[in-house]
Amino acid sequence: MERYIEQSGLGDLLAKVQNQERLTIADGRKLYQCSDILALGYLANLVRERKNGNDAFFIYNQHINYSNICTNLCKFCAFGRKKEDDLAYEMTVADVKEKVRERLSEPITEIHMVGGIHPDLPFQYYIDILQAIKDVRPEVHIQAFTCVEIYHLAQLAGKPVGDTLEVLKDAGLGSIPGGGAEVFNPRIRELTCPEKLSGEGWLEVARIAHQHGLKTNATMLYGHIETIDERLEHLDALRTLQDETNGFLAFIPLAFHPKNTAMSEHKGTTGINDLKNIAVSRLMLDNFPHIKAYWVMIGEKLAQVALSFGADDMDGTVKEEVITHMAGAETAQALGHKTLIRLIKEAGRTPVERDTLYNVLETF
Ligand code: V47
Repeated sequence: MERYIEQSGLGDLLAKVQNQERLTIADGRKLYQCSDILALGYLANLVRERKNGNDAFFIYNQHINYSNICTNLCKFCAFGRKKEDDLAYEMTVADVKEKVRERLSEPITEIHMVGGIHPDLPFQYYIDILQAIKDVRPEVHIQAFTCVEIYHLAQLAGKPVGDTLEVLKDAGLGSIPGGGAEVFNPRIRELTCPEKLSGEGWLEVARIAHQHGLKTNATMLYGHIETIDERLEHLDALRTLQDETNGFLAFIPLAFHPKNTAMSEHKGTTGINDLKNIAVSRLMLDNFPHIKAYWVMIGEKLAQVALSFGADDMDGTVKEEVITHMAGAETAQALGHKTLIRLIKEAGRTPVERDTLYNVLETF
C-alpha cells in the first residue's frame, strides 16, 4: 500500500499522517488536488480508524423547522422566504408541541430544531418552543438554533451572547447544531449571503457557547463558488478554535444543492467531490472527534462509501428534512433505524447508536 500511496504523490503526507503530525494548508491543497481518490481515502481512513476504530455512529433524531421566514435570504438557500411569500410558514408553540407528540411512540433521543432569521418573533417564543418540547418529551436532548440564530436571539434578548445562552439552557437547550457556517471567507459571504452574520461572528458565538459548556457542531457548504484555498481557510479557522476550546463534536461537510435557489445556474456536486471533502476534512481537522456523512445531502449509498473515506457518523433517522429537499434533494425524508443499521453493517462497520454527546446507547 505504501508504494501505491507514493505513486499517487501523497507519500510525504502518509508519513505525516502516520506520525500524527498536523497537516498544513499547503498539504491540504495537495490533498484536494490529488486525483487518486483511493490514496486520499486510505490516508483519511487511517485517521478515522485511529479515532473511532470500526464504529460508525448514528442517532434516532427528529428535525423540526419552526419557521422558514427569514430576513437573510441567502442566495444558496431554497428554504428561507419573505414573510409575505405564499410558501412562508411559522409554527405556533402548539404546532411544535404537536410535532413532538406525533412521534412520541418512537425512541427519539434528539430533536434538531433550526429556522430562519425571523423579523418579528419575540425572544419569548424561542424560550416557549424549547419548553414546549421538554413538556412533551422531558428526556429528549434539544440541539437547536445555529450560531447565526443564537446571535439574533441575543439581540432580541438585549443581552450578551453568553447570558442569552444561559437563559436558553435553562429553557432546555442542550447543544448547538453546525449550520450557518457556510464558508467563512468574506468574499464568499459577500457574494452568497451578505446579510448573514460574518464568519468571525459565527466563530465568536461558537467560542462563547463552548465557554458556557455547550457543545456545538460545525459545517461547511461546499460545491458553489468557493475556491480550494477558501475551503482550507475555513477548516483551519475551525481547527484553531477547537485547539482553544475543544467544544466541537462533529464536522459536517454540506454538499450544495442548487435547485430553487438564486444560484441555480450551478451544477450539484459529484460523488468524487463529496468524498474528497469528507476525506480532506478528516485529515485537516485532526482535533475533531467526528466527521459526519450526512446522508440527506450525499445520498445513503455514498454516505455508506464515505464510512471508508474518513466519516464515522451517518447522522440519523432525521424525519421530515426540509432544507435540502426544498433545494432539490432526491433522498428520502427519513431513514428507518433498521435501514441505518443495515447500511452501516454492509459497509463493514459496526453500527453504534449514540446520543447527541456521543455516549453509546447500543452497539449492533
Ligand atoms: O445552515 C442551506 C445549509 C444548513 C443549502 O449540526 C444548504 O449535526 C446545501 O446545518 N444546499 C442546515 N446546503 C443543515 C445543517 C445540518 C444538517 C445536519 C446535521 C447538522 C448538525 C447540521 O444547510 C444551513 C446551510 O448551511 N444549506 N441551503 C443548499 N441549497
